[in-house]
Amino acid sequence: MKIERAEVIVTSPNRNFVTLRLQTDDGLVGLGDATLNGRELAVVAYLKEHVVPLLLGTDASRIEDTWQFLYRGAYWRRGPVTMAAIAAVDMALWDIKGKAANMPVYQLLGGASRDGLMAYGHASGPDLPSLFDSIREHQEMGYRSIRVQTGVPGLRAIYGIAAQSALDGGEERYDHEPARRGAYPTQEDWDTRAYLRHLPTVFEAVRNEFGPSMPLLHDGHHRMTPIQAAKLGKALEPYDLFWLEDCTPAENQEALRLVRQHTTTPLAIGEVFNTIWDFQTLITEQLIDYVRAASTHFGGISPLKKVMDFAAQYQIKSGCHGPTDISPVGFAAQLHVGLAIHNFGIQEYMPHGARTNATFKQSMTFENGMLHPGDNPGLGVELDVDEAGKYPYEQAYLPFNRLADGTIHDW
Ligand code: KDG
Ligand code: MG
Repeated sequence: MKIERAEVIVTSPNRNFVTLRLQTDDGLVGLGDATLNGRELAVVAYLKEHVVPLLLGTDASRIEDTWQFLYRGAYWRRGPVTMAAIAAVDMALWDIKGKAANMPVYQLLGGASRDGLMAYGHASGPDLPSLFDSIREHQEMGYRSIRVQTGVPGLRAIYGIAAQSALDGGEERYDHEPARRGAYPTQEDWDTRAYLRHLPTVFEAVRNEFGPSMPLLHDGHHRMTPIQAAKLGKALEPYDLFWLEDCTPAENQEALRLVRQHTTTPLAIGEVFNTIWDFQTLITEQLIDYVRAASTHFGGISPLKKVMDFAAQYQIKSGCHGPTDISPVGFAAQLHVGLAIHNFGIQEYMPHGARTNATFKQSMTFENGMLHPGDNPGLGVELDVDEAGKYPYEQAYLPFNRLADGTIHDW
């Protein structure tokens, strides 16, 4: 079973996606997601120039060996571009192995540990009435767990609030599809003290309106210092959050020690992490409760399974990153892992747009708030190459933040 063809396909049905398509000499096709939001073409070049030539003619059944060859053999380790490229190869090889075995990938990972995966959706609004409407809309879609993001009085536009870009005259929703296109990123506002004053009042209102039982989540988008994050975690304790995500910039693992000393609000981190080493202190010192790694940015299915097995020894669960900039292929990859591992926690799920779903045919289902990857052999995603060809790449960037005095701030 040798790799005979390897193509890198860039398509932008509703937003940009980079897909590696491998074909074996016995006709099996495997897909891998290499999408790195806002830096997509760097991964395309990495794959085309430095990975595809090394793959042709190699044995498609050797997933672990190929992963180690690409990781160790390059000498230059880690980083989002490298790890997204390796992820795509790893996923495509698991897809091929599943098709060769005539089994869905989760069966190859040990079989199902549960019937389905609890998903959370993104509710947001610039004010309470629109936030409540958004929560109700998500409940009608079937979600039972909801991420709550809100506008902050005095701030014009902040990341994570869908309706705010519409109020601004934009027609897009922040990280829904279609993506914001353009040659320069949009500038947004930030003020941490105003946010810290406002957010607990929002969670109090949401609990009063929707009751105590619904799992509620919140994403801090790396915006706080450790002491600010500790203060927020403490202030949110009465509202029983499922998790507070990315409360501080994720590079500084030691920062979480201080946060942890002050609050029992569960913590989730790691959507921008690329390797198990980025979690080492966080896991061994039990400084977090949920691992946010995404198969696409973490080197694929193989390392995602390893970090989750490591985390399991410390009662830490999964909460894989699942925004729309993870393609249906990358999303399926982490559903297979989530179904198989014992320490699944929750799965973020933002539905893709109609054109994306027409380009990537998926066996995945979402019913009554639960996801399932389906039982098709492999990952369960087929790429319609003709459809993909209709949507060429369009430059698109994530927004960025400035404080009132013009200083760039984390978001
Ligand atoms: O590409 C980055 C976005 O997907 C990210 O900002 C979304 O924070 C995010 C989340 O939790 O989904
Ligand atoms: Mg996040």
